[in-house]
Amino acid sequence: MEVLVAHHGYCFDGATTAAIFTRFLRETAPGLARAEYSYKGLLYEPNAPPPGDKLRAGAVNAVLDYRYTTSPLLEWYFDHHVSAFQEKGSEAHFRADASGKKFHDGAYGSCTKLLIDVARERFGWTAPDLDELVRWSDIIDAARFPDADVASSFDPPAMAIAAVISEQGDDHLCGQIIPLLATKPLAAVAAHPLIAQRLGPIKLRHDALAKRMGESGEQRGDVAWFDLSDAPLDTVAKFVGYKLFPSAQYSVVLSRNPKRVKISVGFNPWAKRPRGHNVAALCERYGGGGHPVVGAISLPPHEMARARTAVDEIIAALNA
Ligand SMILES: [Mn+2]
Repeated sequence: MEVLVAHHGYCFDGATTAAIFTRFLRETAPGLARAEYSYKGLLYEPNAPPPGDKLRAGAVNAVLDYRYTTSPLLEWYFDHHVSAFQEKGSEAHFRADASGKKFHDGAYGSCTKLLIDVARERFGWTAPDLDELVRWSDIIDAARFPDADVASSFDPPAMAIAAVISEQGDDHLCGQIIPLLATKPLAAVAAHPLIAQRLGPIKLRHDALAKRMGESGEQRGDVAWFDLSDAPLDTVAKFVGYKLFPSAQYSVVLSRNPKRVKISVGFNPWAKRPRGHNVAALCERYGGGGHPVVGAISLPPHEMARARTAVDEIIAALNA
């Protein structure tokens, strides 16, 4: 029997949810202890096909930390994205499900925490050796860092692993990292050559990006705004903007790579005033999505003009 684990790619929460789900299924599902588990990353890309298209007949299929699908092939589902129900009729389909294997809760900061809570409460399954993994995934996915410096550090093992997954993750690499996350302490995973050998160049690119953001950034009202569209962006630095503009309530970053133009929108986790806007709802207006505090819009690479219009409108909306 094969188990196909389709997870949000390529981010720490998607990978850790896949790792814990693997343990959960191996240790609770009859006949799946020795099954072959394969991993497929699902991206929030422009015109991304419904995840049901990626599922395989004859396998046990799971979709984790990603949009719901009405596909009859879907057996297990866990997600916490408030934008999970984009496929037509999908929310009603989910509500009507009686399998007891499909779970969504938009109040969760990470899918990892949703999974571990559901596994304990509904299935009586626990894995205390994974506590550290759960704790870090919840910190990283919900941006619950004490400050922008910690948020930009690669020193904690989880942060090093998260950086490698988000910057160089693909199905081949995640297919090797996920089984490690499922069975080894974070420090051991971070010390593994898969992570350690990739981290040096990532740090260098991160420092270069921080410099570029310092040069191009400006604050418009409550919004720190970074136009990084002049050259392709090959790395991400989600929190550097708030290091540069600590008084900003929100940040907006325009970037591009050969595959897409991206607008990233976020609420400053260390803002002194409460959040007045739902970032996911704002991104949905332009076909994007995410969470109340962080979201993104991806457009085809030739739509830079439309992206710039959207950026102006989003900054105006966040200042309203
Ligand atoms: Mn997540």
